[in-house]
This record gives sequence, C-alpha cells and structure tokens, in this order.
Amino acid sequence: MLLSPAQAAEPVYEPLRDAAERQGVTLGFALTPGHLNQPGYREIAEREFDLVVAENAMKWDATEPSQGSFSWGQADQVVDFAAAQDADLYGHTLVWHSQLPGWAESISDPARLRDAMYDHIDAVAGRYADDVDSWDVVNEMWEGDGSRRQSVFQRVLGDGYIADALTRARQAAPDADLCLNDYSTDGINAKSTAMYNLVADLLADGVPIDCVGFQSHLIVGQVPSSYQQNLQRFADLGVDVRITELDIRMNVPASQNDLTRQAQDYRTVVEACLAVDRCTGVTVWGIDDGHSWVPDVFPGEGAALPWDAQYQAKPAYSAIAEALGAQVEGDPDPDPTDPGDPGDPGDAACEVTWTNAGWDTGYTGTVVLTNTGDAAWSSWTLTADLPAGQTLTNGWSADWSQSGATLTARNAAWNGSVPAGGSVQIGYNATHGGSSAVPTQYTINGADCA
Ligand code: G2I
Repeated sequence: MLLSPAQAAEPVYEPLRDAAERQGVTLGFALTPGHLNQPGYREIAEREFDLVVAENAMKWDATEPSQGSFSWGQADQVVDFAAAQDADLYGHTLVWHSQLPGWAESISDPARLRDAMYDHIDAVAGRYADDVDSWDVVNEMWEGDGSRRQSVFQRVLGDGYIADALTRARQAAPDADLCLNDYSTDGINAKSTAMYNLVADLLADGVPIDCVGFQSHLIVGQVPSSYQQNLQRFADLGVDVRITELDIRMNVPASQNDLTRQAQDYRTVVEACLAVDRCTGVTVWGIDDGHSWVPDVFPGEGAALPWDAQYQAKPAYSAIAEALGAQVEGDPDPDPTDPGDPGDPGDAACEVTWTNAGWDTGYTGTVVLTNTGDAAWSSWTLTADLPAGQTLTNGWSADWSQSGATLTARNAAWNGSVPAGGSVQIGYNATHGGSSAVPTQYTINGADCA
C-alpha cells in the first residue's frame, strides 16, 4: 500500500534516498529483518533508504551466543537486503557492553578476554569484509561525565582495548571504515569532549579510526544548540561523522504541537549534517513508531520515528524530505491556489511583503520573507534596490548593509533555516529625503521574487 496524498496528511515525495544522493549523503535505517513480512514496513524500507544497519542482528549476542559458535541467519538477511537494495551496509557493532552474552561478560582473565574479543572481531568483521562499508567497532564507551564506562572490556583490559579493537578490525576488514559510536555525545559536553580527545589521541598514535557516530536519541525540543558545531569539530580532526541512530521521542499520546516540533528537530538534524562536509549522512533508528525501542525503555514516551505505527508518514517525514530538497512526487501542484505548496515547481521560490512606516525624515521597514519553493532554505540573503534618498541606519533579525542603492540582509545565526512554506520577519530603520516608498525589486538567494 503506497501512501497517496488522499490517504495521508503528508505529501508523497520522491524516494528520500534519491534526494539524499543528490546532496552527497546517505539516508539509513535500522533494519529488523523479521519486520519485512509486514508490507507497510517493507515498502518504506525498500523505497526510502540507501543505507541499512542491523538493529540487533550483528550484535555479539546474536552472532556468537556461545563462545566460538556462530549464528549468522539474521545478520545474513540484513546483508542480503542491503545488497538487493543497492544500499550501503553499516555494521553495528563489534565491541559493546550490552547485548553481550554471559560467557563473555564473565571472563576476568585479560589474555582470555583479549582472545575472545579478537576472535569475535575476526569472525564477524571477517565474514562481512566484502559487505560492510563501515563498522561501529566500539560502541558506548563513555559515562556521562566523560570517564570510561566500566564495561568488562574496560575493567579487564584497561584503556587500550579501544585501540586494540580498532587495529584488529582493520586487519579483519581492511576495506571498511572504522568508527566509534555513542549516545549523548550529540552536543558539546563532557562526554563528547572525551570522545573528541580520544579520537585526537588515536589519530596521533596512528591507530586506524575513520569515523565517529552520533546516535542522536533525542527528546523533542531538545536538539543541542551546539549540534552542528560538535559535528564540525570532529570533522575538523579529519574523520567522517554520521548521525547513526536518530529518533526524537515525546510523551504519548503525541500532541499535534509535539509532532510539529519533532518535524522541526528532524529538519535541524538533517540540515546540520548537510552543513558539515564530512557528514556522510543520517540513519534513523527504525522506521515506524510501532517497532521502536523507545516505549520499552521510556514508559509513557514514544512516537519517535518519521512514520506512525500504521506506516503513515508524519510531519517528520516531510521535514526530512524538505531538508534533503526532495521533490513532491506525482502531483506537482496539489493546490494551485496555495503558493506555499511544497514541491510546486510552478511557484516562484520566494515572496516578500514589505511595509514601511514613515515619519518626516525616516521610516521603519518591516520585511517578511516567505519560502514558496519546495526546498528548505538553510540560509538566505535578501537584496533590494532602495528608492533614491533612502539610507539604512540600523536593522534587526539579520545582518544588514547598504552599498549604493542596494540594501542587503543576510540571515542571523538563528533564523537561517526556513522550511518550504515558512516565513521569517526582519526589520530596519532608514532615513529618507522625502519618500518612504517600499522597493519594487528584490531577490532572495539570487531568485527574483518581486
Ligand atoms: O537502546 C537503543 C540503541 C542505543 N544504541 C545502541 C543500539 O544498539 C540500541 O538499540 C537497541 C535496539 O533498538 C533494541 O531492539 O538495543 C536494544 C538492546 O540494548 C534492543 O533491545 C533488545 C531488547 O532489550 C531485548 O529484550 C530483545 O530481545 O532487543 C532484543 C531483540 O529484539
């Protein structure tokens, strides 16, 4: 059952993977192969994503439930699905304190534990050496305060286990990118700074490390303000970054207001990734709210994914689509009378409403910029030709300047992102030599919108 505009409140966009590809990133999802027998799940899985990660199937307890005895059924299904979809395959995860079978958890002898860790890496990363593009080699190694998590690996092997695991993974899967991954490292804080310092040290020591994953299990309205800056500082070290497990939870039942805020948060995350050159893409941790880990772990919370439990697209889906610049599919103009229709190629990209309130020698200009195109703006620049005799004195909510008759306003740090159909209001004061008339010619991001 494909969602059509008649059934769904959200427009249907082109496959999101196509839009992601144009942006030079991949859009991933965490797959549980057993869910593929549900048509709604399978349809979204096959249509939207060009990266697949196993939600559970490649973890230690799934692949090596007893020592030296391996079980590949589920993991192979994930590999096969990715191959059939011509999607990248992300490996999750080789060394992690959780979903670790009891036999490994209970090893207290360093030599035995190191052997067990190496054997596990050799077997799993080795088996999929031709399939997995990137591995979460070590997952969740930090406490919130930036100290090392006291996992069995940390307790028995000490700090060096991370470098050892990376080095071993390089041998087992020489072509795979090797990543470290954690949660609550999404903004700049003690935990992400510990990760940052570790990555810097590993690079300085020549340890193989190619990428860092930011899980981004977020709460609605709480995308850290330093999100993009944090990604950028890791990228600046010389590693790739990726949003690896995105979901944004809220209290349930979900209010319309929270679903709208959630969409804005998804947009913010995708835009942050697109703004960072070395961000390889975004992976959502599942597809639909009916199969999310969130309600099990946070009772009373959920609705964290872009599709609801009936596989209906939520506003978060449209927000991801718009952030990726996806085109609305099929119906190019769902409502020709609405210039703000996302995806309407017939509409101008922008609209400006300009109001000047004048007095004898000056005036206050109020300018509303509306994005009537089908893609979100991540930044904007307005230019206008001021009528003769008008001179800018000061402005607000933008970076204002004037050169000759040309007035320019660039977005402030906080209002650069404007969704398709969204508006932003700015203002300025000017002096005039007799006329406080509004300009008749203006552009936004180079597009004529007068
Ligand atoms: O906890 C959310 C994620 C945090 N980062 C690492 C991820 O690997 C982790 O994923 C979740 C899965 O989404 C859950 O599906 O990891 C959980 C385990 O830590 C997974 O939950 C487990 C349940 O706890 C088990 O009872 C269940 O048998 O899933 C297992 C397989 O369905």
